[in-house]
Amino acid sequence: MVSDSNEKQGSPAKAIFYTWLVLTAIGVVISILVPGWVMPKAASSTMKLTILTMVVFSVAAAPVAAGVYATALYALVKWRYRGDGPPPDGPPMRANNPVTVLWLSVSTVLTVFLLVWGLAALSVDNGGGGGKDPMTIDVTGQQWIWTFAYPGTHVKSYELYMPLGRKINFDVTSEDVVHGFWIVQMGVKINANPGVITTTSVTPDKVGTYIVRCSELCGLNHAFMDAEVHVLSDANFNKWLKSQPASV
Ligand SMILES: [Cu+2]
Repeated sequence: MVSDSNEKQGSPAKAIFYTWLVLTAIGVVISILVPGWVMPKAASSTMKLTILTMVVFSVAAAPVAAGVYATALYALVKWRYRGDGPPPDGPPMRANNPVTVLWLSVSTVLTVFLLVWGLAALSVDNGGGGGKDPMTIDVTGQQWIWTFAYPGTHVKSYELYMPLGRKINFDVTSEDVVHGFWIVQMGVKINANPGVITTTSVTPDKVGTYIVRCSELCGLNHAFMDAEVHVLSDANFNKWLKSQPASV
């Protein structure tokens, strides 16, 4: 009875292939649209590249995920077994040479592609966007505030000010426990560890107000450990720097 109805339903390979095609198309559309909706608006080339990488990797993964879902769906609907004993088994997959060759070559191509894309993206980003005239800002985390110091001046601030288009190198540390320095809209995140300086860089490419959040659970008020970020034109940044008192 079971094999009769299976024959009437047509070949599993064809049905799985068409389901795979539809699910791949849905996956590709979701991969292209969703990161744009859910990710913050990018304020650096690092963040733009991060979002693009999410889109490209999701598109590349869509056919693989669709293959798993299509096979699982077909199995759930057509290969259900309600007999008493163990269900009858088909031939093992490892004996199916075309499937083995296809699986190995597709995974190899995809893995090499991800590696090449990753290396290329790292070299394009050039350690923080490669803005001109680099400057350093010292970042200190402590329960539960951020303090920013601007070397060469005596200025310290609780909000982060950055000039547009310059590469900013952050020297990050902590006074107490481990915190996470994360500029949400710029794709930059690095741990702030007590007794150690960690570094990261970014080139802000849009004037505006953004946010730093702590990305490591650091105690009672961790959720409120954030700071405003202001990206100003070079002239306005210098004006702000000169208007500041010598220290906080
Ligand atoms: Cu925290």
